[in-house]
Amino acid sequence: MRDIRNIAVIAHVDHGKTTLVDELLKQSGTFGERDETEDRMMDSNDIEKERGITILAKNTAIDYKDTRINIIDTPGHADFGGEVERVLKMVDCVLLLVDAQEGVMPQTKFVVKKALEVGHRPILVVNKIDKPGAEADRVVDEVFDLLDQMGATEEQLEFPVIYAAAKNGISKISLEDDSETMIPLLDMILEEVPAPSGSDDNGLQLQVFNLTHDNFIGKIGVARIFNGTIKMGENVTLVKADGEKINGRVSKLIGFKGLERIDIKEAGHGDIVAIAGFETIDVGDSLCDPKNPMPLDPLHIEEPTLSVTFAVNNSPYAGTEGKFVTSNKIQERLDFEMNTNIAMQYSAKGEAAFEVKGRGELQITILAENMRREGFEFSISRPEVIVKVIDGVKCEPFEHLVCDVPDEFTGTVIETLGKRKAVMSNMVPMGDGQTRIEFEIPARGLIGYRGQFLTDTKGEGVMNHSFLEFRPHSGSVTSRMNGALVSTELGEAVAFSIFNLQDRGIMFISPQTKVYAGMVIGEHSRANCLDVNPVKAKAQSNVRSSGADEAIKIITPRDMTLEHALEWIEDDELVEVTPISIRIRKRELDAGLRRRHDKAKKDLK
Ligand SMILES: Nc1nc2c(ncn2[C@@H]2O[C@H](COP(=O)(O)OP(=O)(O)OP(=O)(O)O)[C@@H](O)[C@H]2O)c(=O)[nH]1
Ligand SMILES: [Mg+2]
Repeated sequence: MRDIRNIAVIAHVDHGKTTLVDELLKQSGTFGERDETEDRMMDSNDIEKERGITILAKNTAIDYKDTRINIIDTPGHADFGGEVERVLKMVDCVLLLVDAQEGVMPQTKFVVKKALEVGHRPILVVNKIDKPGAEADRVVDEVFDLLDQMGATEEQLEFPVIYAAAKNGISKISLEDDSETMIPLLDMILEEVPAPSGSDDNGLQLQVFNLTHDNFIGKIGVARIFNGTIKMGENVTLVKADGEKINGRVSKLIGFKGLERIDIKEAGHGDIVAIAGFETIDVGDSLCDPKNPMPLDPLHIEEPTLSVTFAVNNSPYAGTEGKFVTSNKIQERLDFEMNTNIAMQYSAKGEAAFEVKGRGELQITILAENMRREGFEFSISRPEVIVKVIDGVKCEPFEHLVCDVPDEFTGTVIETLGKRKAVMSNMVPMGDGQTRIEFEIPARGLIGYRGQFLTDTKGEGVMNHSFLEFRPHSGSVTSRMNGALVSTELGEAVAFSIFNLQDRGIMFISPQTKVYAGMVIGEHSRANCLDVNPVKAKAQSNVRSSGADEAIKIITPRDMTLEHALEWIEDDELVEVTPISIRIRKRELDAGLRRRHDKAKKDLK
């Protein structure tokens, strides 16, 4: 069998992982003569392309100097950290990318911690050296300090370093080198990445780290072979995480080359392949030699930190916009999701509702966005953090938060975050009038903060966070400061009413938007909620005042995307999601009942 190297590319969001993998694919000639390549080919699903982020870990393979290099591209966004964790055990080394200007960021710390836990010695790729603000040497020092702080061994601290401008397809061992290609990086991979351990002569041991689905062949497990060989048509034993053993036959064996998948007959230890034939196959499962099944340790996946409720839509417009609206359909879809997305979980919650747990708001939003594109209609509740009891103490998830803000806004940011129970851990000037402030904050305090942060920094701030650990519960945090403007009527909003209401706050709707009683149509400028009538037309008068209507100036409404809406709502509100609309509503649509609830709540206090 030929030589193999297995690597994963890890980094903070946007530091250039997918671009780098692209270049490696292009330059290793994996595409032959074809020129029809687009940017970031590995980001293959719609939402990945639209948002320019990687959501799912994906593997590819290139052949270089007679060696097969299997590469797993991972997502950098904190919400998809679970994807990174499980692929780390499947590779023998990681390419740690760090942006030469931004330096070490929260998710850099997260992925480095995970990589060190698995025992990897990373190859540091200082990427984007073409940026005018690049400071490659500073970044190397930062990474060294980070590894040192995290208890890296002497050997791990002697990590190899390479400089790159992935976008331009360049890599170099030393900043002064002239290089126009990725060859220095490819050579470094051959040299520095350990060859896979194990042997073809041992019994089969293979572990699944990813799942895909094919309408014709069913569930497919993507797996690394740690020992032995596997052949098409062979009988093997599937060992589940709980120890259950199922015998079955490999009905399809698939190898990777570039973006293609090819049917193969056989593969040996060290390689990464996809296997069909086992309908119950799951991430973490092993496939073994039936004569002597020796499963690998199950994969540890960190638990979800956030939960929301997906429920059947029961607004007055329910069923008018979506194709799939019933509890059965929603459950089927959630089942399907959890089958391939192991970082998420769900459970039934009474009639017609499901508690969905994930790693963060973005992960949950993306599931909801996919569902609405497929024709689903449902409601979502405000995200809540998952509280865990550890040694008898109520604990909640904490996050590491980094804010880069223009100097003049540091005071405001620190003050607002203080109210949200954030503790500042570091503050450094970045030059250019920017300051980097780091905090440790309960995840609860971050819910709905992004909007506030953008307002506080006039849109110039950048914030990033990633999961730190569970810590004792930190008491109450402040939430939204403003009440809602709530419609009292069913019908179509009228320009005249909106015009009169816009002094009261920020509108979320425009003329002709369909509204209903109990629907939130804007943010009140004060703390209380206000019942308003957006469908009231101007009283007809006999005197025609010509041109009066043109005098009505409607301010552009705030665009409440699914993400904004989820961040914005309070516990007594819901987001109504349909293929056509995103609406915010009160849980209780009846104004009288709402008042009674509020009063009862106040009396309790
Ligand atoms: N200036 C510069 N920009 C780069 C370089 N490499 C990548 N970029 C840009 O950085 C942005 C993010 O690149 P991606 O490859 O999507 O980053 P990623 O790490 O895969 O991002 P996630 O998967 O979302 O974590 C894109 O706009 C790239 O064009 C580089 O070497 N120099
Ligand atoms: Mg990517």
